[in-house]
Amino acid sequence: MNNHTIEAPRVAGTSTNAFVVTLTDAEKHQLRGALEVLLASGFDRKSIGYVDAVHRSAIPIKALSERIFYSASPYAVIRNLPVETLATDWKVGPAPLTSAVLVGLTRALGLHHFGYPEEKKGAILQDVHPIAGWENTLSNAGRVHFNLHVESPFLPRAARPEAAALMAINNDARTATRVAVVADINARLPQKTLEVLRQPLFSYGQDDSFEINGYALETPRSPFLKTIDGYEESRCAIFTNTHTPEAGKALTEWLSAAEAEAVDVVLEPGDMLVFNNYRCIHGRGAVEGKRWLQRVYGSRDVHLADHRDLVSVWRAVGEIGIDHSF
Ligand SMILES: O=C(O)CCC(=O)C(=O)O
Ligand SMILES: [Fe+2]
Repeated sequence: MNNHTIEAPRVAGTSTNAFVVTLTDAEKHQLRGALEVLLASGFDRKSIGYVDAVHRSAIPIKALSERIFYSASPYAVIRNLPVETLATDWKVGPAPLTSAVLVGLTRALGLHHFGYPEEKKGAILQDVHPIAGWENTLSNAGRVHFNLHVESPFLPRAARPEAAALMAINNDARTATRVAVVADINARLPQKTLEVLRQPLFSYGQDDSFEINGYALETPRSPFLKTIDGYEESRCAIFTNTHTPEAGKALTEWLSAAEAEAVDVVLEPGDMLVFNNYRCIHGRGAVEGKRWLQRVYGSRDVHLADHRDLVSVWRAVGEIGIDHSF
């Protein structure tokens, strides 16, 4: 059964070695069948059945989890997963098959899902598509080019997702999702620049996707880069403030290296991108046409989440006993 292909990477940057797994049609049908039996009684995000179905499928979970948590290229693309077949006049709505694949695969990796009450109304399985009125926002509901970033960088690390997964249901627009590994970006830059980026000369504002009653959050001053558990991490935000001219210069250099390093992945229906959100940055090209992805976040440690699996922005910033310096 495990005769999936690991393709040669389609790489724009130099050093990143992308991990691409493509299921055969037979493997896809096998997983679809198993999930459809479970979905006959309706979608339940907490059902362990989807996780079991993924474990019994051809998806190489162990290799994927090694990749996401313990490798130098902590992201992966899984292609040809079962996905809804849309009508020509489709609208965004429930997509239980996609949701079951997303939930099953990410939980099999050891991730516990969570959301934020202040983002997308607390949705944990999130629809990512252009929304009327949001076209020009720098958010995943926009249509304009969406710069490279990490998820929720304005929150302390303990409240940021360790990983995120995006699965395409439709991408008629053929918009690329972009991803780059922080360590690979750093490798393009002189030590002097990196040293500046490791100083607490930066602060971060909240993302456009968060609704916090008109308040504006700004973090304490914090480094832009940090080495944690031997891996390079970044707090790269859409709204990164720099507090000295040299910090501004170093950030500009880093962002330009990031643009050069980023790999473009056009997710086709049934394709999923999973990435380590501490160690990768991601973004998206402009969206010209129809497009619909589902997204889920997760961490292996979600001690800040409440009984609804939500991490409140206010709890995260008010929490004593976690590190607020990165
Ligand atoms: O739409 C995409 O491809 C990615 C957008 C994004 O940054 C996200 O949903 O987190
Ligand atoms: Fe994002």
